[in-house]
Amino acid sequence: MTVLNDPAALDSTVRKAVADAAITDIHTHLFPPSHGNLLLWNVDEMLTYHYLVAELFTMAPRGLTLADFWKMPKARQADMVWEHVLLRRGALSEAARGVVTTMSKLGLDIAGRDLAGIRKWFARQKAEGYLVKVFELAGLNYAVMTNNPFHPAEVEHWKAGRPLHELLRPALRIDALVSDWPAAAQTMRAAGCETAEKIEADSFDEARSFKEARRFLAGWARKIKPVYMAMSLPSDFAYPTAQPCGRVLSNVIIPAARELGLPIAMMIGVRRRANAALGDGGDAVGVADVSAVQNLCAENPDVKFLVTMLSRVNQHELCVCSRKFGNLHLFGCWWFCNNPSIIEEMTRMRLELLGANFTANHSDARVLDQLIYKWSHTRAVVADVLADKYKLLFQAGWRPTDDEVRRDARNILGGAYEEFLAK
Ligand code: FIX
Ligand code: ZN
Repeated sequence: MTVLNDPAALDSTVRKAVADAAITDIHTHLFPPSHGNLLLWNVDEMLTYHYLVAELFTMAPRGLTLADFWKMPKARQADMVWEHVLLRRGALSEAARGVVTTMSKLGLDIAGRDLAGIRKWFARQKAEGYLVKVFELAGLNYAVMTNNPFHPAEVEHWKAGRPLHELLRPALRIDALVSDWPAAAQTMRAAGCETAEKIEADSFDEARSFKEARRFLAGWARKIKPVYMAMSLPSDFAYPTAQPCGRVLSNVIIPAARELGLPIAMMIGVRRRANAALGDGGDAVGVADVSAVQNLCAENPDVKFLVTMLSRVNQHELCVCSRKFGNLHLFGCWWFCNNPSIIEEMTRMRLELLGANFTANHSDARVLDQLIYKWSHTRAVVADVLADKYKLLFQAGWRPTDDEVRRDARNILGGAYEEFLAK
């Protein structure tokens, strides 16, 4: 342990601590290689990330329709993004820069714009070895997946008992229960649960259906051993509410969380299908009501909530809410907030209001390779913000040690999340 007595040593220690910290990525859409083509990776998957497809259609050549685009083979779709978003418009967006960062860090000739050569290199890689390489380059100790028991292709792999991977931990994704009860009830019936398609408040059918839904969740929790249950919620999400979503939360999800000892992760503020033809890229953002989070935390002090919100407008109120509840942990700069300018603002504000007791970011990677750029870009911003905060602290008269600096860097990159889960 060394006391950091001069500002230059403090600055370099902070930057090194952030660069070296092992990151826990607490929300991704990755899968183990054993789950076959559910695990997306390579340059064409990077180029056709839904963030980039949405950008392409703000600048697509006249006459190109989404219907035509979706009919193209993946490599042709990737060519379109390469040509229009990167070559003709300068690769200036965060997602486009991400492709450049990733290829550079893999040692590929992105400066020479050699897409054909890059594709040849990827064709020689094997998923298993590539996954380990990407985690090493990104500096992660592990990442949390999104495992959806309402998605038949995913269920197949779990039923077959395919092996997981030590770098990936499961999370049970349960959106269907709150966003589309009739479809969820059908899936649960097919799995042997007595869940009615229509649930009337306080009816016999509802009580039985909810009990059966809890049994369904318990079965999946036993099977996959998730670290939490997760759902995304729309910008008009309210709690409490007499709507089916509120009844399912109160009678299925919260009691199941309690019984199973699982935290509930909530990602709030999406406006689904603003332009449905864009697929995953067609969702937008809306300002949500933080009092729904406040009510859930206040009513259920014995349940843990991990929360992120999509609108920049909600971030300050959410930070204040987090100060009030020990059962609330804030995480990530979700989706449209995962840009350097907003990560910087959010990380500063969170440090100022919460100390190091939050999780600065999650990658939300859908394509394995994205871990490389998302974490490289986040580390750069977090290092600047933390160095600045330590500088101010030094000026105020505090003399931190190198161990304390490393502790704090790790805390906002996964340590605080692990402590929250363990407490
Ligand atoms: O609901 C979610 O988990 C979202 O993160 C995704 O569905 C979204 O499409 C995404 O990829 C955001 O980064
Ligand atoms: Zn996600």
